[in-house]
Amino acid sequence: MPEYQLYCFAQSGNAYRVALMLNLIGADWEPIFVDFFNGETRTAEYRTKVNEMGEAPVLVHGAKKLSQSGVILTYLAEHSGKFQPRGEDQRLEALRWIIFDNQKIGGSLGPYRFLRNFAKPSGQPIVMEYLKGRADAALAILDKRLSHSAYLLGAEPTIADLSLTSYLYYPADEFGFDIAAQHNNVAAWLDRIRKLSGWAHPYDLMPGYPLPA
Ligand SMILES: N[C@@H](CCC(=O)N[C@@H](CS)C(=O)NCC(=O)O)C(=O)O
Repeated sequence: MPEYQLYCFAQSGNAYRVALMLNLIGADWEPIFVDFFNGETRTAEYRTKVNEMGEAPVLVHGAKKLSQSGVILTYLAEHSGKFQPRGEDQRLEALRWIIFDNQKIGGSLGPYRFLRNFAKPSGQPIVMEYLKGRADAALAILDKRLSHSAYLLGAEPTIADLSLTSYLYYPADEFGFDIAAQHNNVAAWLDRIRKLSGWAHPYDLMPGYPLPA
């Protein structure tokens, strides 16, 4: 059996952060498909056996079972020594960006894309406008930050960068706007990460794409 198991599904930017990290560090891992769109994370069984929070991703490493992508990325960085922030200042800075991402970038783009593509009925215009406004404002902050350095914390990529990729490689037509085209520094940074050995697109890395018609 592979060393790591990751509960995930292809459309999940939250899970992509972790799947990408596992691939980039060359970990021996396998995905366990979460049937999110048929309600698996809402079942009592999932909440009892996999994650009481009712979310993916969940990483299993031997006896350890971890959720929250930021926690998982931290764990993998500490265990592999890769993509690890160095020293207290960098560690706190990485955490600051991971929380910003979870709340403001993934936290807006994720529901926006879900309500636009997958929810039935799809999102009400006022909700979509609100989420897009939040995402645009947060992406502008990310773009400004990336005008100073190649990666968020400087010249080297860390888990903060991997966290921020969450929804940013999914196709522009799923959002109805092109994030990379609107944010030059984000586009260049995404290209740099795409060139790292082991990079793969979320739809190639995790199971469940395309969704059955
Ligand atoms: N902050 C969490 C977010 C995880 C999350 O919301 N995952 C989605 C799938 S993309 C989920 O399972 N949602 C279920 C729900 O909100 O009920 C993380 O980064 O791991």
